Amino acid sequence: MGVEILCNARLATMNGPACGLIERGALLLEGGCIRWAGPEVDLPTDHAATSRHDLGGRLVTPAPIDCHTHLVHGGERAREFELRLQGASYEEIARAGGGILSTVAATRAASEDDLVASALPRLDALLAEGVAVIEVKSGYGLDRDTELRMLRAARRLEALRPVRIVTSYLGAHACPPDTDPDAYIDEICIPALHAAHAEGLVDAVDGFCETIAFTPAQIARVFDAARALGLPVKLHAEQLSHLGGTALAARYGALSADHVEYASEDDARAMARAGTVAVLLPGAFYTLNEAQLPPIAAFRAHGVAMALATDCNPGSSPLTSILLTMNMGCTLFRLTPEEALRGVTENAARALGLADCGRLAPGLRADLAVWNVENPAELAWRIGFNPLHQRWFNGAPC
Ligand code: DI6
Ligand code: FE
Repeated sequence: MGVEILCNARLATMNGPACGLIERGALLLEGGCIRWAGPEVDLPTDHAATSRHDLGGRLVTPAPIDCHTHLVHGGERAREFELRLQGASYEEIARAGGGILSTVAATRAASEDDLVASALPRLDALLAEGVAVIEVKSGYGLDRDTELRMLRAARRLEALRPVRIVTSYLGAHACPPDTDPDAYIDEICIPALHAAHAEGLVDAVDGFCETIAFTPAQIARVFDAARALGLPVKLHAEQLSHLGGTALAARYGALSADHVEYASEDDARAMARAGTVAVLLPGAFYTLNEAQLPPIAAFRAHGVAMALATDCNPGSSPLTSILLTMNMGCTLFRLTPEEALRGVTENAARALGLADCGRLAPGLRADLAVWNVENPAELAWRIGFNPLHQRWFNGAPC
């Protein structure tokens, strides 16, 4: 892999306001990294370029990052979709043993090969929109063997496609039926975390703090175990009610608090102090027909970084389009198109604790998306249209 020059491009570098846009820009890539990015007239000449690519004035952005998915899972939940259309609530279905637990049954019955095979089409849909990094959670096993099988399947995806997979252990996603939640946390969830970590399967630890899942005190025990293992944490928090999950996440210096529709201004202050990213999941808000909007004004006022992600899962967000997620972030949550693009690039990288991607800057990975558009706002504007011209992963077109 030699030196690649990309020229005659509009660069949305994400460095600074207005997408850090450089009108007639150029990039110099070497060894899978960005060596230089800036106005084409300033392109350094001290290199032996092996190939030069004229991009015809197209827009180049950092490759999108999907920082919150449940991509690996068994089965489907179309029947639940019908029930919700007939008026059943997400909580009612969950309390009746459906919801997450119905996907748990299907996932426990699936082999590792089954889990990989069923995740690949969803992965390919994201790659088709230029995505370079995908976070994949466990959480549909709720037993040691299945949680580890899910994480092994997630890791295998990286060997099958040009993509980076970041894993999150989500053993605290729901409590198995007929099981005491405290006993589940102490006797199954935390021991399985230790086993998964020992096998190198865990990059971060997540949980679901909600009336239909776990209390802040139960999540705190999982976070203490994560901290003892030196693992960062993140949390599904304030999705359906205000339980104190966001404040707990901030107290633990979490990478992110996710959903956060019911987060308060005090929660936003605490997140800002902790540097915790708000991961907004408009696909779940849309699918569950929610009404409570996340406190976007408070996040802006207190400087809380906002990311956007698909939350791809068979129940609350069967969504595999990062572009539609951007459109929903604007249309449903009133984000600006610039905030939406930053939400799937720079801030999504922050939500995963990644410092080597999410912007076009020297030293960062050369994971790029070249689009058949001129303006960044076009990426969030269209619905159901993919303007990707070319995907660059690790410094090579693919
Ligand atoms: N919140 C969600 O919306 C998903 N998980 C979570 O904690 C739902 C997952 C599912 O319904 O299968
Ligand atoms: Fe989720």
